[in-house]
Amino acid sequence: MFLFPLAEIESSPSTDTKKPRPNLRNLALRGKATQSTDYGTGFALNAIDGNHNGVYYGGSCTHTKAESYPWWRVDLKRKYRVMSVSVTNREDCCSERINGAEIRIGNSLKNNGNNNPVCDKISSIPAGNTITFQCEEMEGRYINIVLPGREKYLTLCEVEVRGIAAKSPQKELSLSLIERVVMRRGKLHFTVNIANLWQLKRSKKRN
Ligand SMILES: [Ca+2]
Repeated sequence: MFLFPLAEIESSPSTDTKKPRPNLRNLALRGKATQSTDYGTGFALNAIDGNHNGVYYGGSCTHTKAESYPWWRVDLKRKYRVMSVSVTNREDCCSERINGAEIRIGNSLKNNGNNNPVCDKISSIPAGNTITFQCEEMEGRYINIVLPGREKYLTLCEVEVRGIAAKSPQKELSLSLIERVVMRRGKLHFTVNIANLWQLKRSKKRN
């Protein structure tokens, strides 16, 4: 460990980047939603309109046609480490239709994103209720909800996604360089992790 005077370091002294922040905002509200098919006015964006109304004819729930493996997806437009996904089920009818749906998170659009890793499987959600599924910081830009099976309808009245922006491995490494900041004789000194410094230099050379 070496001590460097402030003038030699350009990085921010803050290294506290890994703690989940409380009251994370709902990322889905700024996303772009799509789904396998539209039934009536049950458009994909109804699940990210900020309205939890579970009555389908209230105009705030999605609805696919009856098909094999119907799916819904929200594109968060950049990569996030996803803490949780909350799903609100339909209230006025057919609440069992959601049973068995899978929540998938990842960065691939292969098979419309339905091959991405599974965060959780929905066993059931009582009519009109919202259940939150913990995703343990799974990284992804796309959140899919897919319902395995044939002749299935997928209806979602609201989907909320909470997480923090995923940083590039190089940026993570940069932020991990500075381990400690102390004030000595009126000057700030930074304790730098030399092992991470060499690792960062090597990764920059590779790029
Ligand atoms: Ca809604």
